[in-house]
This record gives sequence, structure tokens and C-alpha cells, in this order.
Amino acid sequence: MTILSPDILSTLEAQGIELPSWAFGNSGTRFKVFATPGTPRDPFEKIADAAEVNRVTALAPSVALHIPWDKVGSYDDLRRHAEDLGVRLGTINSNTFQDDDYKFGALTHVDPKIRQKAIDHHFECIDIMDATGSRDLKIWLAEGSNYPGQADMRARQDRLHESLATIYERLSGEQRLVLEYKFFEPAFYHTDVPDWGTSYAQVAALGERAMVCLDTGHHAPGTNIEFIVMQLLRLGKLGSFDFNSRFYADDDLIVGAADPFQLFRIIFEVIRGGGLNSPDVAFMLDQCHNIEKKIPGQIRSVLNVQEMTARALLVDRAALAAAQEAGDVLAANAVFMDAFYTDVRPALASWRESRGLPADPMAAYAASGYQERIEADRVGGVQAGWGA
Ligand code: AOS
Ligand code: ZN
Ligand code: ZN
Repeated sequence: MTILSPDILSTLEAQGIELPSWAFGNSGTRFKVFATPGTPRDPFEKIADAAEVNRVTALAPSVALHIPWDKVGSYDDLRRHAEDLGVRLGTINSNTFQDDDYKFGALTHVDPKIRQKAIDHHFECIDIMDATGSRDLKIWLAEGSNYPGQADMRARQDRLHESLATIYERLSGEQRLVLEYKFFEPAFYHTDVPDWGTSYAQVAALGERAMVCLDTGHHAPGTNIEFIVMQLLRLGKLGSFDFNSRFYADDDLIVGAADPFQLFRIIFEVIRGGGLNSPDVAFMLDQCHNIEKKIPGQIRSVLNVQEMTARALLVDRAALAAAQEAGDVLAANAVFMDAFYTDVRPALASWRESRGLPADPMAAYAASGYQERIEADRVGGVQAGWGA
């Protein structure tokens, strides 16, 4: 007798989490990048690795690309390669943080020539989206200043609006612009898009197809992230998640590793707000595997999301609402905690088996021989781009 009802199982079956291509490349901190044996040498191999995650979990149907890290001669070839392996190409991430010209900003720069260069980069990303069939253009900006008085924050906000409006105009059909925020780093005094409010204000000024991206690692310690999730869903502006976990700053660790309860609370608000399995909300990982093996790191990540989703779906919402309405503080909290403390792993394992999937995807991957094969075959894998 499973604890997961048919309704819960069909909701879980529809779940899809997008993997970031850069999670498969070598990455590290500014102190050291450790090379991992078997690291992909090109975007085709990154897609192949991502497809392995999907093969053992059926949870990862798409892969996000990063331009220029994932530039290829033919995006048609890359798209076909992905489809042959049972996955598709997802969000296109732009990059305005690795060019000397962008030292003092890109979309906010005082020099119109540099702003145009950054806008042209986004136009190139949109051309790639046309070729890959991707819906979302995700923009994370590294811009800001380090010292009070260094920059005119207000003028930068105005220029940001102008640049984003020019990029937004170029989108067509179903394409969307998703603007990520981050409270600091690499700029330390002020960041041009530091929080959800700024991202919301900027995308609201663009139009319906501009949304906010919430990266779970981009908040000050102690921030009630699930409140932000609730508010963005309420406003119809939650476009995507970048899932990861953090202890201190933008750690990009495996989602659910640092604080599984926080992940549970976030997913509960997603469910409450109608965002789960909604086409309007993209669920992505934004992680780096600096010291652990990358493919198992991604498998662990999507399983963590699935486990916390199953637990959040177990919340007895009728009982919760009744306790809330009665003002019964402890009963409401108990309903919530009962679901969180339920171990769903055995039920998920037997459900996977019933669908022809491995009960234990981590073990199935380890036994598949794929890791040994790539370690033997691939020499000189590439860095993800971080610290390059
Ligand atoms: C940076 O801190 C952000 O999390 C971005 O989402 C990130 O740059 C991403 O890895 C791809 O651009
Ligand atoms: Zn991110
Ligand atoms: Zn980040």
C-alpha cells in the first residue's frame, strides 16, 4: 500500500526539471578548478551526459544552454542530437560577464557602443533560440558598482530599461525574456538587479512575456524565499527557478542538500500558487559540481526535487486550511510538518520500478558503465566557463 495516491503519482509523472549544460563542465572557485575525468569536450557531450540523467530518472527532459560556452556550428545538429537522445534544448542563457568591455557594465554601461554590443549579444541568443526552438532567454547581469559614489544608480536603472526593452522587442511568438536577480557578486556595493522587486519592476515595464527568474542561492541569509515564490506566482510573474542550495553565498550546491526543509516550503508554495507543472514556470537547476562526479550530482539533484515535491503534495491542505481558519497555530504547523517528515523514498522507488525505471537511479547509473566509458574516452574536458 503506497502512501502516494494516484493523483499525486500522476502529478509527479508530469514533473520535468531542466538541467544546465554548465553543470557537466569542470568548475570551481576562484581558488582552484579541479578537472574531473570524463568531462565533456563539447556541447554535444554535455547533452549526452544530461540525457543519462533523464534515462535513469525520467525527470530531466531538457537542457539549458549558455552562450558563448555552448556555441556550435549547427544548432540544427545539436537539436537533432538532443532529440535522438530523448531530450530537448531549453533555456538560452546569455553572458555579459566575461568580456573586458563589460568591466563597468553591459546593458547599463554609460557608453552606448558597449550597450549596443551587449544588446547584439542578446540578439544573437534570440537567433539561436529560433534555431533550437527554445522558449526562454534568461538574463543574469553581473553589473553594479563596488564603491559608494562610483556610479549613478538611477541612470543605470533607466539605461537597463532601455536595453531590456530593445531586446524584448526582438522576441517573437511564444518566446519570453526571464530576468534573474542576485543581491551581490561580482559587484559588492550595488547590483543593478539585486532583488525580486527590481526584477519585477523591470519586467513589468516590458510586457506579458517578460518574467522573473528566482535563483534560490541569490538571497541574503534568512530570507523567506517561499514568500517571494508566493508573491511572484500571485502576480503572474514567476517565469523560472534556478534551483541550487547554499550555506553562505552563491554556493551553487546540490538543491535540497543544505536545507531540504526550505526546498519543501518553496515547493509547497509552488503547489499552492498553481505553479507546479504549469507551462508558465520553468524548473531548472543552476549548479556546479566542483568536487563530486557531475552526472551523479545531477541525478541526486533531480531526485531531491522529486522527493520534496512528493512530500509537499502530501500536505493535507483541507486539514491545513481548517486549522488556519480556526486559528489553531500548532495544529496547522503539525499538518505541515507531518508531510515534511514523511519518508517518501520507498514509495518512489517502487513507483519508478512500476514504470520500467530503476528503483535506485544512483545505483543504476553507477552500474551502467557510462562513467567508466567517458573517463576512458574523453581526454581534455572543458571548463564550464566559470573561472575560464
Ligand atoms: C549567476 O550567479 C547566476 O546564477 C546565473 O544564472 C549563472 O550565471 C548561470 O550559471 C548561467 O549564466
Ligand atoms: Zn542562476
Ligand atoms: Zn548564481
